[in-house]
Amino acid sequence: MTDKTNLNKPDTIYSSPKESLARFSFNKEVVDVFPDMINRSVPGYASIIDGIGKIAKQHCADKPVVYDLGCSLGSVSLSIAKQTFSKSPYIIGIDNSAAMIEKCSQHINAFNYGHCIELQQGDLINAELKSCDLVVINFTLQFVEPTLRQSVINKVYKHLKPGGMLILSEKVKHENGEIDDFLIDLHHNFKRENGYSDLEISQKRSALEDVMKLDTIETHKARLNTAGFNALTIWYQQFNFLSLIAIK
Ligand code: GEK
Repeated sequence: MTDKTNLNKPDTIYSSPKESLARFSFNKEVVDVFPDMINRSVPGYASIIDGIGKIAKQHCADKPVVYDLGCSLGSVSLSIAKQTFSKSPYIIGIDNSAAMIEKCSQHINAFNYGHCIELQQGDLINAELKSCDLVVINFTLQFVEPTLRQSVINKVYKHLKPGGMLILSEKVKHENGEIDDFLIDLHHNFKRENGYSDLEISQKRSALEDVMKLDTIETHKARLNTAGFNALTIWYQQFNFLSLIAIK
Protein backbone atom coordinates (compact mmCIF):
# COMPACT_ATOMS: atom_id res chain seq x y z
CA MET A 1 0.00 0.00 0.00
CA THR A 2 1.45 3.43 -0.85
CA ASP A 3 1.20 6.28 1.63
CA LYS A 4 0.27 9.08 -0.78
CA THR A 5 -2.94 9.63 1.18
CA ASN A 6 -1.35 9.31 4.65
CA LEU A 7 -2.93 6.04 5.70
CA ASN A 8 -0.48 5.38 8.51
CA LYS A 9 -1.94 7.53 11.30
CA PRO A 10 -2.18 5.56 14.56
CA ASP A 11 -5.58 5.04 16.17
CA THR A 12 -5.56 6.81 19.55
CA ILE A 13 -9.26 7.82 19.51
CA TYR A 14 -10.18 6.03 22.75
CA SER A 15 -6.78 6.24 24.47
CA SER A 16 -7.74 8.85 27.07
CA PRO A 17 -10.83 8.79 29.29
CA LYS A 18 -13.90 10.40 27.67
CA GLU A 19 -16.51 12.05 29.90
CA SER A 20 -19.34 11.04 27.64
CA LEU A 21 -19.00 8.48 24.89
CA ALA A 22 -20.63 9.45 21.60
CA ARG A 23 -22.09 6.69 19.43
CA PHE A 24 -19.40 5.34 17.14
CA SER A 25 -19.63 6.71 13.61
CA PHE A 26 -17.48 6.58 10.49
CA ASN A 27 -16.64 10.29 10.65
CA LYS A 28 -13.45 12.05 9.59
CA GLU A 29 -11.70 11.28 12.89
CA VAL A 30 -12.26 7.53 12.32
CA VAL A 31 -11.49 7.70 8.58
CA ASP A 32 -8.11 9.30 9.33
CA VAL A 33 -6.99 6.31 11.43
CA PHE A 34 -9.10 3.63 9.74
CA PRO A 35 -6.38 1.33 8.30
CA ASP A 36 -4.62 1.14 11.68
CA MET A 37 -7.94 0.68 13.51
CA ILE A 38 -9.23 -2.17 11.36
CA ASN A 39 -5.91 -4.01 11.16
CA ARG A 40 -5.44 -3.92 14.95
CA SER A 41 -9.11 -4.73 15.68
CA VAL A 42 -10.21 -7.40 13.21
CA PRO A 43 -8.37 -10.73 13.53
CA GLY A 44 -7.35 -11.97 10.10
CA TYR A 45 -8.30 -8.75 8.28
CA ALA A 46 -5.29 -8.80 5.92
CA SER A 47 -5.79 -12.52 5.18
CA ILE A 48 -9.48 -11.95 4.43
CA ILE A 49 -8.72 -9.06 2.05
CA ASP A 50 -6.11 -11.14 0.28
CA GLY A 51 -8.41 -14.20 0.21
CA ILE A 52 -11.30 -12.21 -1.28
CA GLY A 53 -9.07 -11.16 -4.18
CA LYS A 54 -8.09 -14.78 -4.77
CA ILE A 55 -11.70 -16.01 -4.53
CA ALA A 56 -12.70 -13.33 -7.06
CA LYS A 57 -9.92 -14.44 -9.41
CA GLN A 58 -11.10 -18.05 -9.27
CA HIS A 59 -14.82 -17.21 -9.44
CA CYS A 60 -15.01 -14.46 -12.05
CA ALA A 61 -15.12 -14.92 -15.83
CA ASP A 62 -14.31 -12.04 -18.22
CA LYS A 63 -15.71 -8.57 -17.56
CA PRO A 64 -17.20 -9.33 -14.14
CA VAL A 65 -19.47 -6.80 -12.45
CA VAL A 66 -18.57 -6.67 -8.76
CA TYR A 67 -20.05 -4.78 -5.79
CA ASP A 68 -18.10 -3.86 -2.65
CA LEU A 69 -20.84 -2.80 -0.22
CA GLY A 70 -19.45 -0.80 2.70
CA CYS A 71 -16.19 -0.30 0.83
CA SER A 72 -14.48 2.00 3.41
CA LEU A 73 -11.08 2.88 1.90
CA GLY A 74 -11.37 0.34 -0.91
CA SER A 75 -9.20 -2.53 0.35
CA VAL A 76 -11.61 -5.21 -0.96
CA SER A 77 -12.08 -3.42 -4.31
CA LEU A 78 -8.33 -3.01 -4.76
CA SER A 79 -7.61 -6.63 -3.89
CA ILE A 80 -10.20 -7.78 -6.46
CA ALA A 81 -9.04 -5.26 -9.08
CA LYS A 82 -5.46 -6.47 -8.70
CA GLN A 83 -6.35 -10.18 -8.96
CA THR A 84 -8.86 -9.86 -11.82
CA PHE A 85 -7.27 -6.98 -13.75
CA SER A 86 -6.67 -9.04 -16.90
CA LYS A 87 -10.42 -9.85 -17.00
CA SER A 88 -11.43 -6.14 -17.21
CA PRO A 89 -13.57 -6.01 -14.07
CA TYR A 90 -16.09 -3.28 -13.34
CA ILE A 91 -16.13 -2.79 -9.56
CA ILE A 92 -18.59 -0.54 -7.77
CA GLY A 93 -17.76 0.48 -4.20
CA ILE A 94 -20.59 1.90 -2.10
CA ASP A 95 -20.32 3.48 1.35
CA ASN A 96 -22.65 5.82 3.21
CA SER A 97 -19.85 7.81 4.89
CA ALA A 98 -18.91 10.89 2.84
CA ALA A 99 -15.54 11.09 4.60
CA MET A 100 -14.79 7.44 3.69
CA ILE A 101 -15.72 7.90 0.03
CA GLU A 102 -13.58 11.03 -0.25
CA LYS A 103 -10.50 9.34 1.18
CA CYS A 104 -11.22 6.10 -0.71
CA SER A 105 -11.22 8.02 -3.97
CA GLN A 106 -7.76 9.48 -3.24
CA HIS A 107 -6.54 6.05 -2.16
CA ILE A 108 -7.65 4.07 -5.22
CA ASN A 109 -6.33 6.76 -7.57
CA ALA A 110 -2.87 5.97 -6.23
CA PHE A 111 -3.02 2.49 -7.82
CA ASN A 112 -2.60 1.82 -11.52
CA TYR A 113 -5.55 -0.61 -11.51
CA GLY A 114 -7.75 1.76 -9.48
CA HIS A 115 -9.49 3.08 -12.59
CA CYS A 116 -11.73 0.00 -12.85
CA ILE A 117 -13.35 0.99 -9.52
CA GLU A 118 -16.32 3.38 -9.43
CA LEU A 119 -17.35 4.86 -6.08
CA GLN A 120 -20.81 5.85 -4.91
CA GLN A 121 -21.81 7.46 -1.64
CA GLY A 122 -25.01 5.75 -0.57
CA ASP A 123 -26.73 3.44 1.84
CA LEU A 124 -26.59 -0.25 0.95
CA ILE A 125 -30.16 -0.55 2.25
CA ASN A 126 -31.60 1.38 -0.69
CA ALA A 127 -28.73 1.20 -3.21
CA GLU A 128 -29.92 0.08 -6.63
CA LEU A 129 -27.84 -2.79 -7.93
CA LYS A 130 -27.22 -3.90 -11.51
CA SER A 131 -27.01 -7.51 -12.57
CA CYS A 132 -23.69 -8.72 -11.13
CA ASP A 133 -21.27 -11.62 -10.74
CA LEU A 134 -19.90 -11.02 -7.24
CA VAL A 135 -21.02 -9.02 -4.21
CA VAL A 136 -18.79 -8.51 -1.18
CA ILE A 137 -20.12 -7.25 2.16
CA ASN A 138 -17.00 -7.22 4.31
CA PHE A 139 -17.84 -6.40 7.95
CA THR A 140 -20.68 -4.02 7.06
CA LEU A 141 -24.00 -5.88 7.46
CA GLN A 142 -23.31 -5.79 11.22
CA PHE A 143 -23.88 -2.00 11.11
CA VAL A 144 -27.26 -2.31 9.36
CA GLU A 145 -30.40 -2.31 11.52
CA PRO A 146 -31.13 -6.05 12.10
CA THR A 147 -34.72 -5.84 10.81
CA LEU A 148 -33.42 -4.56 7.45
CA ARG A 149 -30.72 -7.21 6.93
CA GLN A 150 -32.96 -9.78 5.24
CA SER A 151 -34.04 -7.29 2.57
CA VAL A 152 -30.39 -6.43 1.84
CA ILE A 153 -29.51 -10.10 1.34
CA ASN A 154 -32.68 -10.66 -0.73
CA LYS A 155 -31.70 -7.76 -2.98
CA VAL A 156 -28.19 -9.14 -3.45
CA TYR A 157 -29.60 -12.58 -4.35
CA LYS A 158 -32.04 -11.03 -6.83
CA HIS A 159 -29.33 -9.11 -8.71
CA LEU A 160 -26.67 -11.83 -8.77
CA LYS A 161 -26.51 -13.77 -12.03
CA PRO A 162 -27.11 -17.53 -11.72
CA GLY A 163 -23.82 -18.93 -10.37
CA GLY A 164 -22.98 -15.51 -8.90
CA MET A 165 -21.37 -15.27 -5.48
CA LEU A 166 -21.84 -13.33 -2.26
CA ILE A 167 -18.90 -13.02 0.15
CA LEU A 168 -20.19 -11.99 3.57
CA SER A 169 -17.80 -11.28 6.46
CA GLU A 170 -19.08 -10.52 9.96
CA LYS A 171 -18.21 -10.41 13.61
CA VAL A 172 -20.60 -12.92 15.19
CA LYS A 173 -21.93 -13.79 18.62
CA HIS A 174 -22.19 -17.37 19.84
CA GLU A 175 -25.51 -18.67 21.13
CA ASN A 176 -23.74 -20.50 23.98
CA GLY A 177 -22.85 -17.82 26.56
CA GLU A 178 -19.74 -19.61 27.81
CA ILE A 179 -18.29 -19.96 24.32
CA ASP A 180 -19.31 -16.40 23.47
CA ASP A 181 -17.39 -15.06 26.49
CA PHE A 182 -14.39 -17.20 25.58
CA LEU A 183 -14.29 -15.89 21.99
CA ILE A 184 -14.72 -12.30 23.21
CA ASP A 185 -11.77 -12.75 25.59
CA LEU A 186 -9.65 -14.12 22.75
CA HIS A 187 -10.55 -11.07 20.67
CA HIS A 188 -9.75 -8.66 23.49
CA ASN A 189 -6.38 -10.36 23.98
CA PHE A 190 -5.75 -9.95 20.24
CA LYS A 191 -6.42 -6.20 20.67
CA ARG A 192 -4.13 -6.00 23.74
CA GLU A 193 -1.37 -7.74 21.80
CA ASN A 194 -1.83 -5.08 19.12
CA GLY A 195 -1.22 -2.31 21.65
CA TYR A 196 -4.75 -1.31 22.71
CA SER A 197 -5.16 -0.64 26.44
CA ASP A 198 -8.07 -1.95 28.52
CA LEU A 199 -9.44 1.62 28.56
CA GLU A 200 -9.38 1.80 24.74
CA ILE A 201 -11.02 -1.62 24.46
CA SER A 202 -13.81 -0.81 26.90
CA GLN A 203 -14.52 2.72 25.60
CA LYS A 204 -14.69 1.49 21.99
CA ARG A 205 -16.95 -1.36 23.07
CA SER A 206 -19.35 1.07 24.75
CA ALA A 207 -19.33 3.44 21.74
CA LEU A 208 -20.22 0.52 19.45
CA GLU A 209 -22.92 -0.93 21.68
CA ASP A 210 -25.98 0.49 19.88
CA VAL A 211 -24.29 0.72 16.50
CA MET A 212 -23.03 -2.80 15.82
CA LYS A 213 -25.54 -5.53 16.59
CA LEU A 214 -24.22 -9.04 16.07
CA ASP A 215 -25.99 -12.12 14.75
CA THR A 216 -25.09 -15.76 15.33
CA ILE A 217 -23.68 -17.91 12.51
CA GLU A 218 -27.02 -19.76 12.50
CA THR A 219 -28.94 -16.50 11.93
CA HIS A 220 -26.65 -15.56 9.03
CA LYS A 221 -27.02 -18.98 7.42
CA ALA A 222 -30.81 -18.94 7.86
CA ARG A 223 -31.00 -15.47 6.32
CA LEU A 224 -28.94 -16.59 3.32
CA ASN A 225 -31.13 -19.71 2.92
CA THR A 226 -34.31 -17.60 3.12
CA ALA A 227 -33.00 -15.36 0.34
CA GLY A 228 -32.43 -18.45 -1.85
CA PHE A 229 -28.74 -19.25 -1.31
CA ASN A 230 -28.42 -22.99 -0.76
CA ALA A 231 -24.72 -23.51 -1.51
CA LEU A 232 -22.73 -21.81 1.22
CA THR A 233 -19.75 -22.32 3.49
CA ILE A 234 -17.50 -20.50 5.93
CA TRP A 235 -14.14 -20.11 4.17
CA TYR A 236 -12.37 -18.17 6.97
CA GLN A 237 -12.78 -17.87 10.72
CA GLN A 238 -10.62 -16.53 13.51
CA PHE A 239 -12.26 -16.27 16.94
CA ASN A 240 -15.62 -14.46 16.51
CA PHE A 241 -14.78 -13.06 13.06
CA LEU A 242 -15.69 -15.04 9.97
CA SER A 243 -16.28 -14.88 6.27
CA LEU A 244 -18.81 -16.89 4.24
CA ILE A 245 -19.23 -17.57 0.56
CA ALA A 246 -22.69 -18.24 -0.86
CA ILE A 247 -23.44 -19.16 -4.47
CA LYS A 248 -26.74 -18.47 -6.28
C1 GEK B 1 -13.01 -3.21 4.30
N1 GEK B 1 -15.40 -3.39 3.84
O1 GEK B 1 -12.01 -2.50 4.50
N2 GEK B 1 -24.55 1.58 3.87
C2 GEK B 1 -23.33 1.74 3.33
N3 GEK B 1 -22.19 1.71 4.05
C3 GEK B 1 -22.29 1.52 5.38
C4 GEK B 1 -23.54 1.34 6.01
C5 GEK B 1 -24.70 1.38 5.21
N4 GEK B 1 -25.91 1.23 5.74
N5 GEK B 1 -23.34 1.18 7.35
C6 GEK B 1 -21.99 1.25 7.52
N6 GEK B 1 -21.37 1.47 6.35
C7 GEK B 1 -14.37 -2.61 4.53
C8 GEK B 1 -14.60 -2.50 6.01
S1 GEK B 1 -16.09 -1.10 7.83
C9 GEK B 1 -16.03 -2.32 9.07
C10 GEK B 1 -15.99 -2.10 6.36
C11 GEK B 1 -15.54 -1.86 10.38
C12 GEK B 1 -19.95 1.55 6.09
C13 GEK B 1 -19.14 2.44 7.04
O2 GEK B 1 -19.14 3.78 6.64
C14 GEK B 1 -17.76 1.80 6.97
O3 GEK B 1 -16.98 2.38 5.97
C15 GEK B 1 -18.05 0.34 6.62
O4 GEK B 1 -19.42 0.26 6.27
C16 GEK B 1 -17.79 -0.66 7.74
O5 GEK B 1 -12.96 -4.40 3.94
O6 GEK B 1 -15.09 -0.71 10.53
O7 GEK B 1 -15.60 -2.72 11.32
